[in-house]
Amino acid sequence: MSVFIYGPPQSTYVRTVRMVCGEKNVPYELKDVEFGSADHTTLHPFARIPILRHRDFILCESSAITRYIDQVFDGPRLRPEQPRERGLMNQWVSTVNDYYYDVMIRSLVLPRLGLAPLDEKKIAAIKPRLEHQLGVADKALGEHEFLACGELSLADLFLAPIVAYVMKTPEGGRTVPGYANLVRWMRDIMERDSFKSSAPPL
Ligand SMILES: N[C@@H](CCC(=O)N[C@@H](CS)C(=O)NCC(=O)O)C(=O)O
Repeated sequence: MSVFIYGPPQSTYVRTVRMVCGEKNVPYELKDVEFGSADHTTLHPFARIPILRHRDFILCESSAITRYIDQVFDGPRLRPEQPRERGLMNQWVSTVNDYYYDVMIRSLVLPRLGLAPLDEKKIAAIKPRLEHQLGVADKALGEHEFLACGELSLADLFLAPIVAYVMKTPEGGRTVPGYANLVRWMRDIMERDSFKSSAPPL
């Protein structure tokens, strides 16, 4: 085995990296790392996950990791070649990391899963932002089959694990079905082997 992914399978970022490997048929081993330990900070100076080890090469940050895997390994290309499509893909990865993750995972999913303090008022307050974000993704998915273009790209693999968690919350259960394009896209993604084989434990 030449590829190791460090981080717990519950993490959406870890799932994104696993899905990238899955889509490209890259065998990998998932490894645990004790948060904040010396081993962890040796691998990642800011003590985050995921971390990739490919032979003697260590790489942090999911954006860098996923692009590296796509470039180094054969298999379907996950970064479109056309500049506008590539631009949209990069835009999506950036917005998912900077906006979607914050609203959907930090503000909604983690409190609902009991992994962060639960404050119903705060959850109610993020509803407009949640709906706005779902609407933006739904609009893009009405224009092409996948987020950035007509082909699966890294953009989809960053957002899908997050939406999968949102759908398990009461708020997601109520709102997501109202976005038909998003529902169609999510249904298709959920059928993919890369999604099934990276399912986090309950
Ligand atoms: N910018 C990082 C973010 C990764 C990240 O925030 N990972 C979370 C888990 S999903 C983490 O390591 N959290 C630990 C912490 O915040 O201390 C990336 O894209 O890899």
